[in-house]
Amino acid sequence: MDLNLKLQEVCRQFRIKDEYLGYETIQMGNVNCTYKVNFRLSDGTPKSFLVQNVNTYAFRNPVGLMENIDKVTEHIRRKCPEKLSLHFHHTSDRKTYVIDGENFWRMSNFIRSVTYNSVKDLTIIRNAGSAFGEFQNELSDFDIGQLTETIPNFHNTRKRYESLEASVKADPVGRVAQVQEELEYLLSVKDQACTLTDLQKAGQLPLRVTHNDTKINNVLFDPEDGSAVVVIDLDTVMPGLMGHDFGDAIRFAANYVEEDCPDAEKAGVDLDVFTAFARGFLEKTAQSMTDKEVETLALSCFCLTTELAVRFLDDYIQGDLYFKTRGPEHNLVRARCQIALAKDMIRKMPQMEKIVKDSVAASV
Ligand code: GN1
Ligand code: MG
Repeated sequence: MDLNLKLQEVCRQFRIKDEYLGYETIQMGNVNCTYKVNFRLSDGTPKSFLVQNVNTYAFRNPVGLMENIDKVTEHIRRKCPEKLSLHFHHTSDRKTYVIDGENFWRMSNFIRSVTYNSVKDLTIIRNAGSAFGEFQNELSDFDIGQLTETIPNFHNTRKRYESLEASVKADPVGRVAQVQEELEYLLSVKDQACTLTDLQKAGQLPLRVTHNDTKINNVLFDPEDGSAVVVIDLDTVMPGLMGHDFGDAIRFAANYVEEDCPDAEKAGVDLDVFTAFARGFLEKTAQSMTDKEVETLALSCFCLTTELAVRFLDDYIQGDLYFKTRGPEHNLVRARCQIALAKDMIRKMPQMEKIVKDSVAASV
């Protein structure tokens, strides 16, 4: 079915009766498909909504996922009523989704804003850090037991390695011979990469409600003054570790290049960006952090970067089943870029640790 017709039908089910003008594809996210859908109200003013087709290969329980989002956004709205937030629309039978065959659709308000895939403006970076820090604070009194694990073992690095090793054995599309160098590196750092997972299992790091996908493009900024407006993409809000949110954010924002840069040798940690993000994040969270969390925060960046390299390489070996790809080697390019970044993080670990310590000292 033509996408224009499909989107009109989905919006009608969400009780939008205005004049349909068309849609724009939003080129963001490696898992779901996102569209800005434009309408004209009866008084002539334009109005847009955000419509998403949720990837049910990645999210096996999308109804549980929407329940998580409902609970979390309601909690934040109650705590901070003045804050702008995402509202999901309901169908006439009070559901926040429309299912048609394999497709799972949802619709929310469209917030006029800017997002960044790569930005070196240190004020913007610091604002992003404090937005993610504040997000954790807003949910610090949320009952973890109410959340469904939308992707079980999402940041369980040991399980990610197990999956990679099983794929290597099966070699379903004959790509393993080509990735020996990458595999060798990833296997050589396995224990260090699994530090967070092992400490979590040993009960040495506290479980919190975390975002788990803290790419800087999941923060919407005010186009006029650069302030952070709202944190979006709540699909993976689940019990997790402080280091998951900090580490993943640094992996994305502090890299000199984008996460899928084909010139992997250009990847590395920009310590100015690292400092700005750490300052913003820690000014919100340092008060409530344990010593072990502080001690492992810099290392968490390496853990999260390596974990994603493992996931990209695994998906490449499996024949690109999970991540959306542009081109046959996109996942391999991504994995190589993450490996190069992880190597640079090891080189800069002493500096990163010192910056974390200084930022904590400045915040408490
Ligand atoms: C996916 O789709 P997006 O961009 O929000 C992935 C993250 C990865 C990221 C890498 C549910 O996020 O874990 O870090 O790609 N999300 C899921 O770009 O797997
Ligand atoms: Mg996401």
